[in-house]
Parts: sequence; structure tokens; C-alpha cells
Amino acid sequence: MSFLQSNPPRIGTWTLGLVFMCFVGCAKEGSLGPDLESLYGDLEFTESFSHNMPNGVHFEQGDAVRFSCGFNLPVAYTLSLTGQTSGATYAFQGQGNRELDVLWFGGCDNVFFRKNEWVHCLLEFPDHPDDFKLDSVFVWEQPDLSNRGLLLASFEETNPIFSISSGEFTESLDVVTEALDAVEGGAYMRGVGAGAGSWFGALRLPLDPQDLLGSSLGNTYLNVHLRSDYEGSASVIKLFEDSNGDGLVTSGEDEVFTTKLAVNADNTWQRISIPWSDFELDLSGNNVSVNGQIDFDQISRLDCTVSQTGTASGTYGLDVDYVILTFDQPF
Ligand SMILES: [Ca+2]
Ligand SMILES: [Ca+2]
Repeated sequence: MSFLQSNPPRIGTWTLGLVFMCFVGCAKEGSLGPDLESLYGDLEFTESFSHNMPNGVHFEQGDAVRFSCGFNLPVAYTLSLTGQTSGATYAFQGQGNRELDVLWFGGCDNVFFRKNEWVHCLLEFPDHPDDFKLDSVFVWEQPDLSNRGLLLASFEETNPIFSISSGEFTESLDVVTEALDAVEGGAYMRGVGAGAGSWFGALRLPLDPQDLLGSSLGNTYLNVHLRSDYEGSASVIKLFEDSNGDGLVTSGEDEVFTTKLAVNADNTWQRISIPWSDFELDLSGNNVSVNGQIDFDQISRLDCTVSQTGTASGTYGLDVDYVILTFDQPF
């Protein structure tokens, strides 16, 4: 009986309990101190920075590189990859909760990483600038990234869908093969023209509206790799409709939309990605306006022309490789 009587808590016990809970609560709040301290404390490595491909990565076989590192505290990091011959770059940024664990499938921010290339891997911490780490990984082959979109031309095809069209001002227009300087694979297109013209030849890429179902102007991107050694060169991209549905693209009957891409004359590959909303109705020559809009179900062809930014007489030219359409985001 006395046991039962002593069991129900009295007011005094509750008060003590509340005081105790408050104390615990305060103590707990105070315990955030050491965490904050560690956040701004010295960065130590509990696991060294490394990756799982010491003998190089075979992207062609679907390999990926797993980078890992361990820290004594949560820390923001940047992992920058730089190709030593291609100049290609790729970066991961994150907030590691005491660890870094990322997979690289061969993606690139600008141009492709090349085959047989050393890639430098730099791990940096914005809040701890002195604690950077270096590693490197060897790339045996380029990855196949064509599943990111609709590949129109890589110049590696055995049965290409593209054709090449020369004109009056074309000096040369060819597919260069067995090229060590292709941005992707071993082949690309090279076109050179001379004169005061604006059309020195074109790469013609047929398009099937079926492949564009569900796409829209704002979410469809043209991605093309370009290089030039001639000042003032440009690629005018032309999008042709079969507006009247007769199965042909006819000047003066079907709508054409264009956009002009200036190319740096630094003999370095660059990737240009543009949304289709950049295309404008082309009323040059005897081109016409039917409804003034790009109709996805009438799209018939896309041309990458060798052209110039202005109208001056001169020699112009450029290289084209890996033309791919992507949806929802640039390549
Ligand atoms: Ca190629
Ligand atoms: Ca139209």
C-alpha cells in the first residue's frame, strides 16, 4: 500500500521534472556548440581521396568512375575533371555529409573527353582552400552519350542519314575520316568557301516528325560541335518545313526558319546548344510565310550551312561534328 501511495507523482516531483527537462533541453541546445565548432574547425580526411579505376576507365563497356573521400565534418566540395589533351571539363558540386561518393559516366560540360587521355581530378573545398586533393584517371574510350537525345550526325555512321550539298562558292566540303582531332570519334565534316556569298555548302539532316512527338519549341535543343580557323565564319542553321504536305521542301512554298551561330576563329572545338525557340521565320530570297510558326508535324529537314557572320568577300570555313537534338535540357 505504501508502495502504491508513493508511486503517483506529487507536484514537487513534476516541478523537479520540468526543471530537469528544461535543464536537459538547455543542455541539448548547448550541445550544438561542438557541431558548429567542427563545421568551422580543421578539415581532416578520414578516408583518402581516390577512385575505383586505377587501370583506366572503359566507357565503351559502360564503366563509370566512382570517386570517394571521407571527412571529419560536413563540408561543401567541388570535384573538377579536366582532360589533358581535349581540354574537356566536368564538375561535381555538393555538400558532403562527411563523405564524397560520386559516379562519373563520362559526361562533359563542353567538348568530349578524348580516348587515351589522362584526366586530372581536383577536389577542392571552398571553406578550406588549403585542403585540396589531386588524383588522375585514364580514359580509354569515349562514352556513347547518344541516348541523351536524337543523334543526327556523328560522321562515324556506316549508313548515314545525312547528305552534303555544295554550291557555287564552295571550295571544299568533305567528311574527314581517321582524324585524330575529331571532337568525337574519328571523323567530322569540313567545309570551306570563298567569295562574298553567305552559303558555301551545307550538311543536310532529314527529320521525321514522328521523332519529335511531344516536343515543343522551348524544350527542344539543337546541340552542335563547331570549330573554325577562318575569321568571321558562322553556321546558319536552317529548319525546313513541308508546310503544304506534298512530301517536298520547295523554296517559295514551304516555310524556313533560321538562326545564325558565330564560330570563334581559334581552331578549337566548341559546343553550341540552342533552344528551337531561337529560330526565326526566314523571309530571305523567295521564302514565304505560311502561318509564321514552326509546326512540329511538318518539320522535314535541318541544315547546318557553312556561312559567314557578315557579307564581306573572303574565305570562310568550319568543321562540324556530333549534331544531336536533346529534349528538356541542352546536351
Ligand atoms: Ca565524329
Ligand atoms: Ca508553319
